[in-house]
Amino acid sequence: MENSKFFGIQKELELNEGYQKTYKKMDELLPTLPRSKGWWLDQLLQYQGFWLSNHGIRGSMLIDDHFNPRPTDIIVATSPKCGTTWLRALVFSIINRNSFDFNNHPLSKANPRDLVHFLEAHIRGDRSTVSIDGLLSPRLLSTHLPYSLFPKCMTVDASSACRFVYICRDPKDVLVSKWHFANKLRPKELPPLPLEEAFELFSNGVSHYGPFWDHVLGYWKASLEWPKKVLCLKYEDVKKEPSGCVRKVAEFLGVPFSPEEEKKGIVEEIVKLCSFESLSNQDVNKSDTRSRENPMSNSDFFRKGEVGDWVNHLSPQMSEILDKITEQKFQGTGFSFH
Ligand code: PAP
Repeated sequence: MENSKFFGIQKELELNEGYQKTYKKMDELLPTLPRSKGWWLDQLLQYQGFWLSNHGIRGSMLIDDHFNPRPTDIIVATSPKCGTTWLRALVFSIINRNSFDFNNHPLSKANPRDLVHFLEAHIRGDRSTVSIDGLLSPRLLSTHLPYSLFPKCMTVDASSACRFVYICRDPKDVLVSKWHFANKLRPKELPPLPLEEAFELFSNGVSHYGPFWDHVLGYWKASLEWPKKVLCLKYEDVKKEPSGCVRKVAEFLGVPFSPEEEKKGIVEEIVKLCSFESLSNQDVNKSDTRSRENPMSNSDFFRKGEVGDWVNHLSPQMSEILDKITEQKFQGTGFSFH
């Protein structure tokens, strides 16, 4: 019961029998899992080959037991700090391009995470104001969960289940981005996380939803097997060729740009609207939205938005080690960051 108290889920236990069963299962499982130091306050637990926070495990178990996928669902999937905010904005504006005026767009009033609901967080509908079941189709959701942690009905059958748009990024930039983010989130009573410690954790696979490389491989392999179901993008490619990537995503989602839309420059409008410069300058993303319930501020999701900022932080030895791990992990898979 100690775990239940810790998660504050006593109230939720009263909600319904189905959820109670899942929470009970979770309470029994959590104390048995290997634990590691976290990046801020929480510890990470090893669950089905990945390091997740309590919330991540809870989300995964609730999805297993209670999520009703629809064939029209679109899931934006990422390992943290690979471009979640950007991809959420891009996919939202691609699929809703006929519903909003670019000069008065929801993205100028809301952070992308408020427009594309985080599945693991909102599956526990009791805690949030969003009912995933109540959303109209096509639902646009996002996740950090590894591909293998989704129930088979979502991942294996190519014809019936939802689609995933995945983005990944050079792990050296991911580490640097995550390290900065961790230090924003760490409570004032804790000293800042030294980069050396973040490097040790990350390179040993101990980061949220990590090992990072296994996360990428899960989606990459699925995209090879089911190219109509899983699309893999790289942050670096979207930076280099944003219009091409926007067209690719639209085609993948079955809503390609018409010649009229091309003529009107809609692709370029979307690229501009979702660019780092545009999003990071919206008041809603500049303000400090931190609260007791949510220690993350909208502004924490915008730092530099560049490719290769790692050179300003990692030692040559650190970068060499990460490159070596990347090379070994991806050898023979057809995947690379170059
Ligand atoms: P999350 O996975 O925790 O939700 P995510 O949005 O992936 O976070 O990561 C934030 C990173 O994306 C930051 O990278 P940096 O630390 O290297 O700067 C952030 O700056 C970058 N980012 C946010 N929005 C955009 C954007 N529109 N274009 C490019 N990069 C962006």
